[in-house]
Amino acid sequence: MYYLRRIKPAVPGTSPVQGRAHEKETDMNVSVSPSKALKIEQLHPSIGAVLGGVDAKRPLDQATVDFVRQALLDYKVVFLRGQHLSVEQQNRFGQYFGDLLDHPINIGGTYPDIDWLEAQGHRTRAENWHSDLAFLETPALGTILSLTEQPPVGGDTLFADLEAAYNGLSQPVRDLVDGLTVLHDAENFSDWAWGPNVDATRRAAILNFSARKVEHPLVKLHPETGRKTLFAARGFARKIKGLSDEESDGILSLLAAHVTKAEYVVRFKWQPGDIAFWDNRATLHRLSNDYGDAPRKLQRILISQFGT
Ligand SMILES: O=C(O)CCC(=O)C(=O)O
Ligand SMILES: [Fe+2]
Repeated sequence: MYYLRRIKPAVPGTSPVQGRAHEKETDMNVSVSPSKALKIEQLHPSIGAVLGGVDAKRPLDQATVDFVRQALLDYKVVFLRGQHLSVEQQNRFGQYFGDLLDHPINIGGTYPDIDWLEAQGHRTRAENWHSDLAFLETPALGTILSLTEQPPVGGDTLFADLEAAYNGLSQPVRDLVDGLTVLHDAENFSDWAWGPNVDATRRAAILNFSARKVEHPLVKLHPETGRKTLFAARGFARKIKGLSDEESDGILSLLAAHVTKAEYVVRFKWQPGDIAFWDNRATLHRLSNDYGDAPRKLQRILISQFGT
């Protein structure tokens, strides 16, 4: 299908890493790789870490790719400070971790999703908790975002840990949600279909993805870690299959509030040139829409699932 156009990896297939590529140190939550160059600074006990010693502007060796890949599995979202990546450098960095995936609604736009993100305007900033492309059968494995222009203050991005959220449920609620299936769609984009600069092809894509329902288990097994995640991605989740509207709304609201409790959330304050790389299978994210009319520009790529 058109939206699965892929760009061939520049680097022959990297595979999921077995075991940890770094050794933990006990002091100050800082880990140092065997080479003493690669570092991990945790921002939260279970989600979010700043990686040091990775220069994403340059080609990476396998040990560095393995290190980033393992850190992504361990911390679910990783940040690299001060990278200032060009579009080409960001694409090359992304291709170490999988094929690049076009945004299905950004057809006809430039690549990566610069136009799309700028075009969102004020009404449709990504301020609802979501997992990217959850309205597809096979959503994006990961997203790599650079902030190329920052507001003077505000515009943080928040990430929620879906594994910790599942583990934090009481047993009776786990028993309830374990077998449920959720229908997802892209209705959130539908207002945008009628905005300026949306041609007929893009409008048709938006309306198509808004209308079709895609099923995901509410409790998903992470395909690489095998751990359970509470995939309560309210942004695209429309209804729990087989429940009444009232039951579905009540349960989805309860879970949405649970998943985004402060205990499961890390808040990232951007600095110039930073990049964030997150695992959409283990996290939700949202923008803090608090910067008014100040400029904020993003450069983003999406990474597809292995083997799809
Ligand atoms: O604007 C942000 O910080 C988040 C944007 C977003 O949701 C995304 O890039 O997928
Ligand atoms: Fe997003």
